[in-house]
Amino acid sequence: MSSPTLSRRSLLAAGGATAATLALMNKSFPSFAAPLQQGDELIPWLDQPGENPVPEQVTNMLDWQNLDSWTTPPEQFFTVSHYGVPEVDLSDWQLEITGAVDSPMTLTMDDLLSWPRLELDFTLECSGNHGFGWNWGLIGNAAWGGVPLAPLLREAGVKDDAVEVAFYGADVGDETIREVTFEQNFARSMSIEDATNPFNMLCYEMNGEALPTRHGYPLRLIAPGWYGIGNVKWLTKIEVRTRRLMNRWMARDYVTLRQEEVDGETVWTESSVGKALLKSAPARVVSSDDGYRIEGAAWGQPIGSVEVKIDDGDWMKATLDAENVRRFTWRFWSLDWADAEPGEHTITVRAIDSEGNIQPAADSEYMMSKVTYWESNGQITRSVEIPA
Ligand SMILES: Nc1nc2c(c(=O)[nH]1)N[C@H]1C(S)=C(S)[C@@H](COP(=O)(O)O)O[C@H]1N2
Ligand SMILES: [Mo]
Repeated sequence: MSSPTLSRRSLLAAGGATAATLALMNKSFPSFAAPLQQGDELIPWLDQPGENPVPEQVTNMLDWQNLDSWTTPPEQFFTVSHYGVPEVDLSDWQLEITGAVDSPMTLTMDDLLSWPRLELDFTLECSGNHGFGWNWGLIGNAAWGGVPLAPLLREAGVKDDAVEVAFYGADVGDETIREVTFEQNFARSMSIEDATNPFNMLCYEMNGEALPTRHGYPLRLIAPGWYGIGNVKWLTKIEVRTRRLMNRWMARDYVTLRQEEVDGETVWTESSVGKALLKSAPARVVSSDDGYRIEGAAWGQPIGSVEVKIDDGDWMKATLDAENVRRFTWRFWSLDWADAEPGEHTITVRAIDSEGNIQPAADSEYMMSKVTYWESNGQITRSVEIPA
């Protein structure tokens, strides 16, 4: 479903459009960073993702093997919608900012458009994305446009006894606690400090167009640096709270369960899925006139370098794409594999962040201590067969 485009005139009339934002608006989308060059041929992975078992909740996954644009094409930008996709009518939609604030606010889209505009590139990834079974492609990169959240919260006036900010979507589902079943809107919360991060955005545009319905039309939270779950779609209410929200999405689902050794004792810890972790993936192997090449992406934290290991060989430094470098996006990389020998090979990748932290091995103690599959940022290995 496409949604009506916000008129350019209403954006301009809003008065928030400076020369700089106009320049951003005029930017053309999408930008193609690493298309297959003429003569390149894809060598398909031997290990292919399984079939999506929840097509009513998860759609449009990224096709890694054909990854050729830094900005994800709309039809390959994944969606996760746990309570279905609500159709919101802009004429009776508004956003409430309520709870522990001095001046509660009710805002229409026109009101929001009168606030200064922010645009940023952010690679959104579901914390369930990894490479187990079927869920490989729950990641996408887009340019998001909207209103910074912090000034709105400042205008509403967060009270001193507030501890967090909760974001509610228009989508509802049934939840059950101790045999009581009740209707609940999708919601997630974050601390006041996290919520007032200057990059958080009430987002109404994706790649220069109105947010598509399935991505949260007319308004969603974009929280750069957070896993997908924190980026609440179809926003209707922002509630400043004095007590912590403990709903399914904060406290019962999207919970990372770990078994840790603390002072010689085994301790189980459960924590709510949070900020994005350092990660990378091989996208594909191609052959060209000059031999084979491995291409992929790294994301989650500022990327310092990327290394690739073939079979049990040494780590080799990949070349980072110099063109598309942003704080909150994936970074493309490639490695020439000149001496590829015919036969089966495994390819493992690891990202190293700008502070020297290394993405953990899939079989490291740290990854093995994790029981649930959320926030799995272990190194990914895939296999190919180089033809004779
Ligand atoms: N209102 C609402 N927001 C939501 C969700 C949802 O089910 N309802 N799913 C979350 C999850 S788990 C993810 S991974 C991202 C996915 O965003 P996308 O569908 O725009 O790719 O949205 C998040 N925001
Ligand atoms: Mo997710």
